[in-house]
Amino acid sequence: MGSLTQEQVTFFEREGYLIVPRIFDPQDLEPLRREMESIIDHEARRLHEEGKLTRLHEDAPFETRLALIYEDAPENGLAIIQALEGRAGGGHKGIEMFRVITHPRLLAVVESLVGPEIIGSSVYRIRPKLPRINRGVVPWHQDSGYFAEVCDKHLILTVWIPLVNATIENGCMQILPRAHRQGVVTHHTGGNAGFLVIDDNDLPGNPRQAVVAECPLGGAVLMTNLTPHCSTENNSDHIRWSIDLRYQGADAPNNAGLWPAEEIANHDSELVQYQMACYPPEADFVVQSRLRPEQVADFETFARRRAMFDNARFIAYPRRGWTPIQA
Ligand SMILES: O=C(O)CCC(=O)C(=O)O
Repeated sequence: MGSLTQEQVTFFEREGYLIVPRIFDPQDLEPLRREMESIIDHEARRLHEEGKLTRLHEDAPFETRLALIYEDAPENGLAIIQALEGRAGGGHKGIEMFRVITHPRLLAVVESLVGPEIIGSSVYRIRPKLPRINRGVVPWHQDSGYFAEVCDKHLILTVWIPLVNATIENGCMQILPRAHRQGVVTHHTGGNAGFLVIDDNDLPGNPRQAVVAECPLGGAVLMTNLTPHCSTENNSDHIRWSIDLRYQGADAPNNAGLWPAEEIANHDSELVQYQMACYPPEADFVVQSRLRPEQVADFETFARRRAMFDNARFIAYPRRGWTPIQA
């Protein structure tokens, strides 16, 4: 089952990560790049019409246009980034995003690690990391630092997919190998750009031995939810575009069957179900099932679920109680 070799699976289980240099033909990712380009263009023209943006930079390629707009006026760049990232970071729910999330070659890789019944985790993110701008620098963390404790013992697989070649120069991922078997370590709030952060003293390994996870366009970096990782500044002349997708087996807690009432807090039984998911504020969805193929989400279902969770007035889910980082 699945497309990884036994050797690759063993490496992933031992090291807590795996770089697969070729999953997609780079051409497979072109429609998603174009979909994002059209959002940038649409937002730039809107800001232009509102008199906020003077230069559209319409001839600049995907790799630089947003950075040029940001250089002219950071507030315009940030407005466009917000349109791409959405409320929580995974706001973009276009058809090409869905096609990448459910791409058969990608799902075959995922199946090798989580099994054939696959849930698309509610948490997926779009990251335009602009050159020399601190907001894209992500401090050391484990993804489980963000998730509900009920999911600590389950594999939630991160599939980090660059939309340009990811290099040390443009701020690729850095990973602490063999450090994913010690549970969730202490995180703190208030890391760079509002991210969670693990203090260097609490890191389960030596950051000087971090793996620099360079990855070509068409490849992906796979990690567990307990693998400590970070990413550094982009010192190149172009944007380090990437998406990070997450998947879990259907036996891991999820909200894929839950259609929230407008205000879920009013319904106790729904609230309990809602809080059982690994990251309750966003919608999980079934991406592959041999046992219940009728439950696999098509694009309309995916987009409707994402929008419904975006608009539901949820009460806060139980956070992990991390304290602020000491200055
Ligand atoms: O893309 C990055 O720079 C960081 C991504 C990350 O931390 C993640 O996927 O969990």
